[in-house]
Amino acid sequence: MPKSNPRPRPRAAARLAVTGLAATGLLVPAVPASSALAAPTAGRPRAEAPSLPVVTPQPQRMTSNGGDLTVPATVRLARADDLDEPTEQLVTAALRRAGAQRIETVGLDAARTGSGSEPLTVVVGPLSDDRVADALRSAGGQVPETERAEGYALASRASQGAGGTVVLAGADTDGTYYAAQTFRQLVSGHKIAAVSVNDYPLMPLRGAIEGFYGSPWTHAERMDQLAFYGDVRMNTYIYAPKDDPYHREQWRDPYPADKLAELGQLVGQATDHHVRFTFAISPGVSICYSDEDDIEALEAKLQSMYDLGVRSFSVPLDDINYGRWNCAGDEAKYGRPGQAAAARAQVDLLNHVQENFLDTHEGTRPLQMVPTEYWDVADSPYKTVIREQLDPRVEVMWTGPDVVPRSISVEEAKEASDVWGRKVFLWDNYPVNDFGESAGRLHLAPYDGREAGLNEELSGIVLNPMNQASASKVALYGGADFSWNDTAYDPERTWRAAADYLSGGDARTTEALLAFFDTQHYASTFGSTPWQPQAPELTRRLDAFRTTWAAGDRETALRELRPYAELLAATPERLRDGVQDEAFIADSEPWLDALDLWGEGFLTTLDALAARADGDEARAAELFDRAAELADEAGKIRTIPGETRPEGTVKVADGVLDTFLEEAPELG
Ligand code: 14T
Repeated sequence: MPKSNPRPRPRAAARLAVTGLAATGLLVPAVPASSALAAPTAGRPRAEAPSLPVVTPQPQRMTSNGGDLTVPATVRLARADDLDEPTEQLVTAALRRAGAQRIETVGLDAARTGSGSEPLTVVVGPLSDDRVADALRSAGGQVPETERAEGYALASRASQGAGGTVVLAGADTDGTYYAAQTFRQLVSGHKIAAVSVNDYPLMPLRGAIEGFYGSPWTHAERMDQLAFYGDVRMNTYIYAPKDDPYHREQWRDPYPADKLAELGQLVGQATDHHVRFTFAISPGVSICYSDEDDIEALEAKLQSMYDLGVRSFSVPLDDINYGRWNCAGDEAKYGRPGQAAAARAQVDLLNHVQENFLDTHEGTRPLQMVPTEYWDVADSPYKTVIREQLDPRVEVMWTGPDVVPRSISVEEAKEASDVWGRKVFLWDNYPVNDFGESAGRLHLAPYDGREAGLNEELSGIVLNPMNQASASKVALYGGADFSWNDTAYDPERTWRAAADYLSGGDARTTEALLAFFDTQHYASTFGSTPWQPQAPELTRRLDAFRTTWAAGDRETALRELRPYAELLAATPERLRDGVQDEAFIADSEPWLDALDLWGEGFLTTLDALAARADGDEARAAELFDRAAELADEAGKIRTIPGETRPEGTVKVADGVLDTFLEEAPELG
């Protein structure tokens, strides 16, 4: 990186503070303590509202509509003629899972016949169709006064005997698809929860940006992610892998045929799941803004993507040196290098792309961009030019008050919106793990620290995920929920729901997933202090143990801690057996291997303490030695070579479990 590039180094002072793993063990857990051994709540009715199922993202309004519906063997599906196939498939798959053996597909005229005694009728179509609106009303639903983009209404109500009516009514085709995604979550066993839902997103842009350094995702990972985004009502995937040469270093070069074919497949997959495939191209490393050939090369690249069906585009200008020109022509046109001159050149390029390319291509969305100053809100000559001269339609991205921020307030977002002259689009650097401090870590803490009300200042949020695509789903699940409905967001609730999603609803697997997430709860940022603490649940349990042990009640202390140690030790096997998403296991493999050893070391330590409590010091010493060997072995396991940037030994509840194993022999 050239010296003149002002790379942000927030909290550089923190680097001088206490370093080392033990420091993190001193942190007070921020996440409310909850029994990881208790039955998971996700998918089950919540205590405060016994009849409401957990739906993620959380709908704006959901009320109970009486007792559950029972799915009979034969179901009638009355659907609009032009209903898209993915939506229909979602509905039929959910019905089949619930036990429907025969699904009679009919037109919307059949929607009116609901008299209450026939088998289950499911009506799917646009809210604007009177037949759908009437069916919605007669099933106890509400036709919204204002139809909002991507919104929907849903009503489900049982009739006497088997069956009843379910109506899925979209404000647009995205809305109908989202109604089906909500419907999928109302099904449990042979039952469908009876509810009335009115729902719409609070932020128009919701999704992920593959924007990290290091090994880009594979084609299969991207295909899987796009399907997942549909499940969580995300509508945006931005293709911006720093280490795809055709995205950045060799941005002028056209994609080779095989890559182009894959990209075409991704566009199709995105469309099927109601996600906008957004193609990003980063020419800033070498572009000559004043050279027409360069502008043409850029447009040719955009055209090749348009031809594949891409309608959303981004030109990120982050992590470049704006203190120098790449050609003499730019100096001649824009003057001496400098912030304002760089901004003028960028504005010329971006306005040109908006006006000469996007405005002449049907169906395109407004251009997106990442400014070179993306992490702060202090006004500058660079920001002034962008604010005043960039086409107001262009979306400007911002990473929050730091590159990897621990929190983002509404006030900070308002400052960003003011300085950029428009609502900003948040590039949220969580759970990305491509920087030094995140070596050896999966970021599996909940998406947290973003203030309710951000929808007023942001046009949307995309999360920058980890090289480990499937493991990123834990955080993405939260980001999807927050960007849909930030005002109702509950990190802990969504975290549990994410575990339930990954376990396919299996309670024992969900429990093990939450225990695993706890061992990867450390949320790295620049500097040695994480923005979320490591292993808060384990910390709480070890603290309780220490207190009870110190009070002299050794037997109780051991009895209370043992089940959690057993859970941790059993977690790798439970996850390998129970998690449906094989890629999640593949991503987590080194951490699961290490947890196998740490878990055994933990149990062996408790055995040693039990021997000590029994007065058998010789046995205790032997077991402590064995535990130390296991910890040693665990500490040697490394990340998968080439998979992550940076590489290193994998961390498991570091600063918490290792500390306990080290301290235990000293416990008198
Ligand atoms: F453009 C951005 F909004 C952005 O975040 N750019 C990069 C991003 O690709 C990367 O994944 C992320 C996390 O490492 O941070 C940005 O890259 C940086 C920024 C720094 F300040 C890498 C190192 C830094 F010191």
